[in-house]
Amino acid sequence: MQPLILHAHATGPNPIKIAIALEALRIPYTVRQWDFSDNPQTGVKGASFLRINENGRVPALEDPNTGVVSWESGACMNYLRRVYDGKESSVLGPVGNSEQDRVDFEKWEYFLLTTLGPMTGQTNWFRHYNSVKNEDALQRYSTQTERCYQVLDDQLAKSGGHSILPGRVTAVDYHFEPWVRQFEFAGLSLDKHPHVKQWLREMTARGEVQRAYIKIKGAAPEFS
Ligand SMILES: N[C@@H](CCC(=O)N[C@@H](CS)C(=O)NCC(=O)O)C(=O)O
Repeated sequence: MQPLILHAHATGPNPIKIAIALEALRIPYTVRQWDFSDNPQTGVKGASFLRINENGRVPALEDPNTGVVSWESGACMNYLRRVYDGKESSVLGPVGNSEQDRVDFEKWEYFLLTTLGPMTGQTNWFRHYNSVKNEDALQRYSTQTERCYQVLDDQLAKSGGHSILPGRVTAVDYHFEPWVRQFEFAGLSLDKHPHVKQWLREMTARGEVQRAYIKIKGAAPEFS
């Protein structure tokens, strides 16, 4: 099997999700790091990368074994699920085979992709990067992100903080992990969300999470 190519950036949360999934599946892959510029050779907004992802964002995933190129972390994750996850004993997918199991997987996956992830991203933007101070926007996105933490905490209470879908860790946890880990950078606290804290502690200790961070960021994650 030829290694897959994961296009990434050392600080962005989205590529990490895909690295964790590749590690969980024990699929060989190499990482190509890009910067956020429009440099034609090195930047996500430059000509070389735009040929891989017209949207100019990471992750993107190239699979030389099938010729398939994917981007958007949800599409990359679901490609890995369809092509490489075990049909009988799934590593990434829903915890069971019922329609409710499949819907439960998708509703939490979409909640991260459409809500918790973007709200955290906007909180980060207005806290760290917007060129003028905008307290209203920061307040709005911080409150929304905290609200998402509470929704997640209530869900995690069902498993005692072990996994978002009660039963086992799935790709849903991998989607959430790098975003929730940014809580301090976003200026937020997990003190009112004990199940989220417990979950992040357990995710931090997992081998696939440790290996993915070392590969993408060069250092293992810590949380206690
Ligand atoms: N919705 C996309 C978002 C991808 C994304 O925003 N990636 C960030 C890094 S985590 C990026 O490439 N940013 C570059 C930019 O903003 O120019 C996903 O889930 O993959």
